[in-house]
Amino acid sequence: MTSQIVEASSRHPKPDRVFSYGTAGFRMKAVLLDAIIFRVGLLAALRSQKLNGKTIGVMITASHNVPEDNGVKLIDPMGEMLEESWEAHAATLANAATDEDVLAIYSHLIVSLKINPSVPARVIFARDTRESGPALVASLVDALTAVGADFTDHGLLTTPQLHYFVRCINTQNPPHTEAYGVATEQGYYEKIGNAYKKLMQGKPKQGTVTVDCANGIGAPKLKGLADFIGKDTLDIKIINDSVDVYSKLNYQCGADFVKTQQRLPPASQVASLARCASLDGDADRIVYYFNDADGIFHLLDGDKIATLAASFITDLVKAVGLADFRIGVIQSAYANGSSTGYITKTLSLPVVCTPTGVKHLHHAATKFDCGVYFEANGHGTVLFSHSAHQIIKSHLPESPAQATALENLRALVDLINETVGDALSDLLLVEVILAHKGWGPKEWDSTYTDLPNRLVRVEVKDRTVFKTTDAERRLLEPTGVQEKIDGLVGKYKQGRSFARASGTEDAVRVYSEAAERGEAEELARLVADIVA
Ligand code: NG1
Ligand code: ZN
Repeated sequence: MTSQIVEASSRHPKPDRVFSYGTAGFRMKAVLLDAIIFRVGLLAALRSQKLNGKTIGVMITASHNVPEDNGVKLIDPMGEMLEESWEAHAATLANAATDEDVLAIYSHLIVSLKINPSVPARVIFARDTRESGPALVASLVDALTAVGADFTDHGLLTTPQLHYFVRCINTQNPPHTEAYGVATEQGYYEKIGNAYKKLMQGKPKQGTVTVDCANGIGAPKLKGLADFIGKDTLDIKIINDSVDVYSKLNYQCGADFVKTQQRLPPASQVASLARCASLDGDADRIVYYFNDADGIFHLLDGDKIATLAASFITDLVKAVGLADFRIGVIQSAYANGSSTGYITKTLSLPVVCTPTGVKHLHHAATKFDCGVYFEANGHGTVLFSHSAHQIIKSHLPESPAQATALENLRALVDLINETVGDALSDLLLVEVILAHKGWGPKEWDSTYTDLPNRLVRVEVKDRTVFKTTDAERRLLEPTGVQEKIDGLVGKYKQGRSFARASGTEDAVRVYSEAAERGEAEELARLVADIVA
């Protein structure tokens, strides 16, 4: 096998660059990715062998990035992101200078990680709709073949669908008593779609929701889900579904466009107060929005989705009669201060702030019976702990009202993709909650008013000198910078601002908020001047 690895590796020459496995895996111009994908294939097989033949997922996508980019991420057995300590192994392998070095590092990992090479490796993979996808899949297959791994190509899937597949496969056998679901697209549509239908029983139709699919993989998959559910319970209009025109992916559309531009995607023609949503290129993010009667745009971002979900689950758990059930909301520093105030003061729920990146939020969410986590940009989900699952499954209701609430809570657990933020599942979650509350987007939006805020990207010489603490809300280094920021922030009513190095781009991001729009913008500008 060793000569096969060297030989196969030689077909995938590495560009003269240094690569790192960041919060989004490896992501860059697709033309640079061939060797990386090959090496990720080797690592996926090792990861599976290390975990005694559990199935590992490999997703080829660059999410909301431009069409010329692509990327790759590994998925661990329960559908979660790759364990952090293995990110370094991914980087070491990706940066090996020669084909012989690739083999040497691969062999060294077997020894240092105490991997039994005779364990069969199992890997499944999928890709988004990018033009570069098929060639990158071929590189991955080359690696998996060279090491004799057992693999399945699932073709085109959304990122969360592949996470779901991985978890389904790995929970099919003991010690698991029940599989997470059936590891097919149909199985995914049935699990989520049936839960949605159950929750919508007896609820009036809410009017059309217009969903912008960013001209990406979300379009055909949302159609599949909507067809399964049927028009009686889901009134949906899909726009930006041109997956065959590669250049249209994420162009003038998608969750990132709407969030950063604060306006409708140009292709969207909707009446005032109509519900709209946008997915990103691999359908793991979603934001809602609407134009009011005066034509003013209102964004219902990840914070608004988290607060909506947390309030609904709190009421449902009470209606079921579950005592001592701990619900918490997890946010990053980018969450709007008003949302944090609303959760703690109005919903009376605890809030935990973690560093940016869903893996941090996800981890913190596991500490609650029910942890609701969303990044402001719309990436998030809801987690139920193992014991919460058991309680919800075995609880005996004491009244017809409790019985109905319990059925709804059980359906809600099925509706949610707990492995990772899933735009399709989150879309239906929001639709269900709005139907239960009898709310349109305006009523939802009026729960609290976002503080005016500004996010700016600052080019710096070396972003690695920016070291943070307190969930990235304060700078430890360069020395003296935080004191200057503090001095400024104190001058603004409800002022808050922080600076941190981006994990995905070569820049520092400055966020600010304040009571007035002009003040938030001024504060961002002044803090940007300090770090520049
Ligand atoms: P960085 O580039 O580290 O700020 C961005 C997003 C994160 C997360 C990651 C992964 C903002 C401010 N940052 O991280 O929330 O989604 O990308 O894609 O939106
Ligand atoms: Zn994405």
